[in-house]
Parts: sequence; C-alpha cells; structure tokens
Amino acid sequence: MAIREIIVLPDKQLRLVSRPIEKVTPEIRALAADMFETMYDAPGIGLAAIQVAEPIRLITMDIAKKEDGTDPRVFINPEILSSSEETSTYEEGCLSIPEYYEEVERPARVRVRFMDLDGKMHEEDAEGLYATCIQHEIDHLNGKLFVDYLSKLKRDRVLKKFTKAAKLSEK
Ligand code: GNR
Ligand code: NI
Repeated sequence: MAIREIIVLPDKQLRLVSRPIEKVTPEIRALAADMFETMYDAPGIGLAAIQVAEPIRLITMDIAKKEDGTDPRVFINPEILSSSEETSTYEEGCLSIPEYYEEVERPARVRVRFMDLDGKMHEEDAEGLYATCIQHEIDHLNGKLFVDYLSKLKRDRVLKKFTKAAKLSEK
C-alpha cells in the first residue's frame, strides 16, 4: 500500500470524464487500498480515483463519526438513479482545492446504484452528509468540481489563486 499524490487545481486532469470499470482486478483492489490510505492520511471523507490521477469510476468514502470508528466504503461505477426535489446546503471542501470551503446546495436525498469490490451490485438511499459526499464524488468522475456551483466571480477567484500558486512553485 502507498499514499498517492493528490492532484490539485489547476491540474486539467480534474476535468476528465473517468471511464467505467469493466472488471474488478487485483490492480483495482490495490488502487482502492492506496486510495483509502491516501484519503485517511489527508484526511478526507471521500476520494475519487481521478484525484490520484487515475481516470476510472472508482470512489472511496468513510463518513463515520470519529467516536464510531471507521466505515470504509468503495463505490464502483456509481450512478444516481433519482434525486429529491428538496435540497440541503453543506459547507464543502475538496482535497483537490485545499483549504477552500464554500456552501453548496444539492438535492437532499439521492438513490444510488453501484458495485462493490466483490462485484456485487447495491442500491441505496442516501441522505445528509452521505448524499452530499456521493454527489461530490460522482461529480469528480464527470470532471466536475464543487466550485462549478459557485458564482463565476468566486470560481474565477479560486482558480486564479491556485494558478498563481502553481506558477510560483514551478521555479
Ligand atoms: O474531505 C472532504 N470533505 C467534504 C466535505 C463536504 C463535502 C464534500 C467533501 S469531500 C472531501 C474530499 C474530496 O475532495 N473528495 O473528492
Ligand atoms: Ni473533492
């Protein structure tokens, strides 16, 4: 197992549409293990494979409260089957946009279908933080970031800050 480097804005790979996984291979299992190690180390509550520069439809997540221990979960080829009309607002952050937090409004509940590492299919109703996090992660698989939901002014400001930081660390 290994901690992988998390790519950050303005890395264009974050805009890639990740490809579906056809079969759960030992390589996929190894990547999932690395993603958990990377996610717990960061620390974060979710991670999409593209954040470690692997454009495939794989997500790791652990939204357990500290006092409840850990609840590592893997989502392969996740799909949102339906979304509630009702919305909820959470202050979101992203490991690929470090130290930036903003409120985002999303459907409060979603029904999600996905495969696990044993190739078994699941359908679940998500609400609360789970609903927010799975939507945030599935957005990553589609090249979308939470700043895309903000005003153009805010989005441009964040992008500019990270572009400047990247240039400064270049040389
Ligand atoms: O660690 C994370 N916290 C978080 C908080 C609110 C909404 C979404 C998230 S996901 C984020 C980790 C991450 O960037 N996943 O892609
Ligand atoms: Ni993110």
